Amino acid sequence: MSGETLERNVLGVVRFNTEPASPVLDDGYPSVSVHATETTDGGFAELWTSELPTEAGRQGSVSYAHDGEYLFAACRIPEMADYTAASESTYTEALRLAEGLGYPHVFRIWHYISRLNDENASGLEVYREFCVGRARALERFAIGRDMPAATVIGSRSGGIVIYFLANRSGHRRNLDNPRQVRPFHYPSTYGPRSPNFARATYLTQGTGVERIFVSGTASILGHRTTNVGDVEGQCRLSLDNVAHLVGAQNLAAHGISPGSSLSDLRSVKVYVRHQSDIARVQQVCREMLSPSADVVYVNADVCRADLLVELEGIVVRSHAIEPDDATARNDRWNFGELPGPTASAPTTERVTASAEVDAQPSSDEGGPYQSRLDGGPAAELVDRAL
Ligand code: 3EB
Repeated sequence: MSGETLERNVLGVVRFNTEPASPVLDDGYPSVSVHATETTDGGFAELWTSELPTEAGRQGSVSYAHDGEYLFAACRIPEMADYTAASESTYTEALRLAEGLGYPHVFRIWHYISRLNDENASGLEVYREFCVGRARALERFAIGRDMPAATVIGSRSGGIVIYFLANRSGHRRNLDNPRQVRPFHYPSTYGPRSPNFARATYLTQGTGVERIFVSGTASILGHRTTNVGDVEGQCRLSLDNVAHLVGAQNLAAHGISPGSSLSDLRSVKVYVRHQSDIARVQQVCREMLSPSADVVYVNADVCRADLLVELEGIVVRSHAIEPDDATARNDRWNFGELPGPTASAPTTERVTASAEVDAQPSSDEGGPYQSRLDGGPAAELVDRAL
């Protein structure tokens, strides 16, 4: 890569803000809002960008943009008394769209669900109801056991906002964490249909940059919640889980080397059930994460009533590749032909309330970057360049 100023093209924006909104294409890219805060100064927006020109579109309830290598897509299921059928149909629609546009590998997916821990009309917790719909959709796609990294977290209203990233030709691997039972194998005490997601998804594009998208990670060992009632203990254990997940031993077990560490975690979102716990969680995160990690804290419900905190992030790292050593590259990762100019993975930075933004480069793969986005009332923007 040349190191010159790079043109950033927007794949999608997710606002974490004071009200929910279905995705729109008003600015030429999908923009969706999660109701995540009651005050505008608690808001931020996540911006996914590409170095390649993007093209936006809409199909049914799904809005998307893509660049030839990456697809960003978003949709929203409005509030309703029973989400089972809508979760199934929307999931099916979204996966079909990704496949149809030629991005068959979904590598990261987020879901923000209002009334997450409440009982719905069916008598089932909303999260569990969503899991039933998701499981039915995945059965149809025969990908029951190979889902990527995910987050399911609460929102304050608005039904279910789903957004995801998929790619075309890069190499993707879903990672387990041996400290935690595979969600697909959770016992039925956690719901009639088990959740389905990987603990992380490793992605490399042949550019020398590798990313590990870490799922929403909580204080769970085996399948059990640990440190019940102790928010600091839960935060530490969640971070320990991430450290093990991206560490040398676990990556080697997945055929990936070298290992990474907690200090490599970036683009961190920390979800805290009780607003009053945020200061203590912040303290633990400051102690255990790198000072250069970009961290946002969100007051939100978590999938199990006894979970007080959950966190996610992205490890960005590079491996040395000789610029013209394409053969070795293909041997190593079994890439197919890469399309046109080499795409580099979706990325992220952060903006302040003002419309004008001088974003810091979010990773070591290029820059300097300059992003401009009117974040509206949202206070911060997290720019994740792919
Ligand atoms: C857990 O480990 C915590 O249902 O897709 C985290 C991330 C959680 C994703 C999902 C659930 C999901 O079980 C909850």
